[in-house]
Amino acid sequence: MAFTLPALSYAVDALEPHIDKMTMEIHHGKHHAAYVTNLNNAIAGTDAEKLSIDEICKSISKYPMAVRNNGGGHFNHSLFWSIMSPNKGGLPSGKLADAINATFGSFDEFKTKFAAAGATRFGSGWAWLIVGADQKLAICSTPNQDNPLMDIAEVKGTPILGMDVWEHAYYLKYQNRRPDYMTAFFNVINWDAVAERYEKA
Ligand code: MN3
Repeated sequence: MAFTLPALSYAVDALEPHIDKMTMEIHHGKHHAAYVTNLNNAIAGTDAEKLSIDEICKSISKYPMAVRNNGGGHFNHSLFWSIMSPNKGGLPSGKLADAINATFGSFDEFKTKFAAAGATRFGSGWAWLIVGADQKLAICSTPNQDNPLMDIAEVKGTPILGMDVWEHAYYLKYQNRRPDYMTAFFNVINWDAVAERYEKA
């Protein structure tokens, strides 16, 4: 079965002023759509057509670069849209909040470390909050469209929060000011969705 572009659960202008409408239109409707098309083309006629995107990521070392780049692109962006929401931001609550405090000391400490992971990722990539094999939270980053599910990742785990730091995620509104975009991203994080992923991980 071919992969499809997931619909956004909010309007393209719903994340304004933090993430602008044109960026959302191009990012979702062009960039993510292209990853889906290219992934489908790359796996056409192979056994990977029967697998989920998670399964493909977990054994990504078996696949050509086109699957790694576009499969990662599809997984990463699908997660990204789902952990943002208008009128969200604020703070996590419940078990996730407890785990963040226990692991990083405080929410502010977490925020600082997560932003540092995004700021220090040279070129294009992602910052992640993951649940590791030890069931503990960790922050990491990956280059390009790699992600922590992939068997080639330096730090492996189940991603529950991902921040796209490719220039296409922020350049129209923030130009070279990646830190401003990262601050704005925190205003639209849907912590309920992150907590749901945490519980499942
Ligand atoms: Mn992107």
